[in-house]
Amino acid sequence: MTDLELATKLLQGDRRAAARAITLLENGDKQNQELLKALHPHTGKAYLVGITGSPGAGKSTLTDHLISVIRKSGLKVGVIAVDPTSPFTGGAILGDRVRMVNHALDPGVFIRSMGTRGSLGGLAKTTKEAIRVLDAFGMDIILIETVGVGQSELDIMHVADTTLVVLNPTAGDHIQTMKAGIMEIADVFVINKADLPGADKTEREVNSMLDLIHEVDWRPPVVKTTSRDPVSYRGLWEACIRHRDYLRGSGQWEQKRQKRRQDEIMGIVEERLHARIREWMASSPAWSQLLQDVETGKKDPYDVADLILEWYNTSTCE
Ligand SMILES: Nc1nc2c(ncn2[C@@H]2O[C@H](COP(=O)(O)OP(=O)(O)OP(=O)(O)O)[C@@H](O)[C@H]2O)c(=O)[nH]1
Ligand SMILES: [Mg+2]
Repeated sequence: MTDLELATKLLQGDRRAAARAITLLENGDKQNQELLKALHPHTGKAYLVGITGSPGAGKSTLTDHLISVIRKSGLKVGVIAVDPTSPFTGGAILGDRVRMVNHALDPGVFIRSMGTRGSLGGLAKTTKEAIRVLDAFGMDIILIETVGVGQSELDIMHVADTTLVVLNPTAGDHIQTMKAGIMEIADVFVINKADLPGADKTEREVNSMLDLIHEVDWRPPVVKTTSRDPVSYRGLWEACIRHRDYLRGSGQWEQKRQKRRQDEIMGIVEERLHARIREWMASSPAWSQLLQDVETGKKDPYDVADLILEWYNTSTCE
């Protein structure tokens, strides 16, 4: 099947085509450009909700419950769960993980786990591509569960419309152990596992931290949830919808999409530049000479970088 045929099937609502498209993108085949090109006009409509928080905070459990809440309103939900895979074992780092299995038979739900391979610390390019696939596939809402470690957790704010930061009650210690940058990325705070001791105290602490932040166009609500009371996830979804409406009303909905389009184009440009320059390096005797010049101190890396860019300019102007 060609990429175009695959795209056509996917756009007609064929689930297997959607799954296959994501697999193809994940495997990083070069021909996928045609696929992404064909899907592009059908993207940009879905509401993207990012879910981040420390390992074991209850993100998957919460996602599972959110799916139920959203499905009650008849909307279609796509889920991308970014799975932390260890470079050493190739397997999942954590035991005791919740798999979202309750919705496997619902045709209005599409769940996909993805590795973090090739992500250079940030959110993998393939994750962003999978989001586009699900968007084109007609999912109204896309939930993205990320690993709450490293850069990917901060990256999610550029990808999602609404970012949920999932915390747990801190019975003993103080909330200030919260990682740097987390306050800034949250559009909604979730105190999950609210059945555990300390939930109210944690809620108060988050609120008093929010009091310290001045420019408050949108003050992130703090919502308590617990799997012991599935109704609690309704309040969370309502908070998401309020944030979505705020984005739309303030023009940020469109701004975010514009920023994403810009990032996407820059990403493609960088990738192509990189490939061309690497190609040149691999085949050019001049390159070996330049490297030697740096080694002997005749040139420094900055001179060489300028020369490469000069070469690039002239070679494209010919
Ligand atoms: N007491 C309590 N336990 C919960 C609640 N929600 C989830 N858990 C438990 O917390 C553990 C981790 O839940 P997950 O949903 O897998 O958490 P996660 O954040 O997706 O974990 P990773 O994806 O591995 O980072 C599981 O044993 C859940 O049963 C809750 O509301 N209360
Ligand atoms: Mg999980």
